[in-house]
Amino acid sequence: MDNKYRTLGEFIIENQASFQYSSGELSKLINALRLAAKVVNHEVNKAGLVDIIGGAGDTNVQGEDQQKLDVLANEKFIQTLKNREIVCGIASEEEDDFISINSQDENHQNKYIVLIDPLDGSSNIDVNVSVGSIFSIYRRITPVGTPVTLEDFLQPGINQVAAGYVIYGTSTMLVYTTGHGVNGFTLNPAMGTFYLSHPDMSFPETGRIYSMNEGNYVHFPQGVKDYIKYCQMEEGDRPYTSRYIGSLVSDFHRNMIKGGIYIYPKSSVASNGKLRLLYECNPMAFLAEQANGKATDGYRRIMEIQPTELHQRVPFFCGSSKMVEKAESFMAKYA
Ligand code: P6P
Repeated sequence: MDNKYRTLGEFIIENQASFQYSSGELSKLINALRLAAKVVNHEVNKAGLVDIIGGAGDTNVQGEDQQKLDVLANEKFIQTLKNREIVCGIASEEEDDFISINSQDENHQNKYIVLIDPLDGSSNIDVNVSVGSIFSIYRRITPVGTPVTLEDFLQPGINQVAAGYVIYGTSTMLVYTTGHGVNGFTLNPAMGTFYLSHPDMSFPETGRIYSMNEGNYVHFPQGVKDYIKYCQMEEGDRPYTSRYIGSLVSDFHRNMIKGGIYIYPKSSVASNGKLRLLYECNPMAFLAEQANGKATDGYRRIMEIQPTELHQRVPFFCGSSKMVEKAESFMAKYA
């Protein structure tokens, strides 16, 4: 990577002043996530060589087989965030309950909490398909210096101060926002440095890629079935393209660059869909909106949904604004 590109470290410092709560803590937090991303990237890249893939024997709170790499990624993110002593709480897809940090130290002034999906799409690991890590950052709402409570984690997505993902693909990228647009950084593995390779990322207003698991077609709401038929029977022009990797981060990232929509709807077998509101849909929705895209549950803006449970699921329609609006128009017929 040509060093004419700014590094992530330089970018964080240059943009620290623009962040309204700029106290350096958020910069330290993003730096901690940068380190965790490099550590997990190293493990993901060698997974095929070391007997670390395949079930870890446990299942997570979602009832899904925990892949060893899920467990390891979870440990690395939590360990890195704890060691930096900059957060007061962590919630993770891989943890049944939230983790309170430094609550015994009445002097600590840490005000951020982080919610993570440490390795999303992990079923792709043992078939060497790209996976990702997702993070969402809030300021706590309970008094600083006291143990965090569930209330700190059940905040609507509009309260997020930052969100992002790491995509472990043909190259490893960290893509994040602090509410001032979306920027993508590519890792130069030889240097262990992230470089600003995709400044000001933005969803094209429309596109021709739709991403969903059409294997569930018979279980979909009629509005989604109608939208799929609309995509396949586009009058005049060539039909849309169906692209579904089975990794939210990967499908989202491709759609943000090329234009497209990702849909994981509710169905007769999953009454609220599959994706989790707090550490999948809200961070991806923040990124989508910051990249001029849109994210709803088919009817409501994702980031305005008031969470009620740590691991709650919501239907997810996310991507190019005109495509999401088109899908919503079909959903509205059956509201
Ligand atoms: P299905 C991965 O488990 C995930 O949460 C997303 O990354 C992905 O888009 C979706 O679930 C895949 O789910 O039911 O299509 O296999």
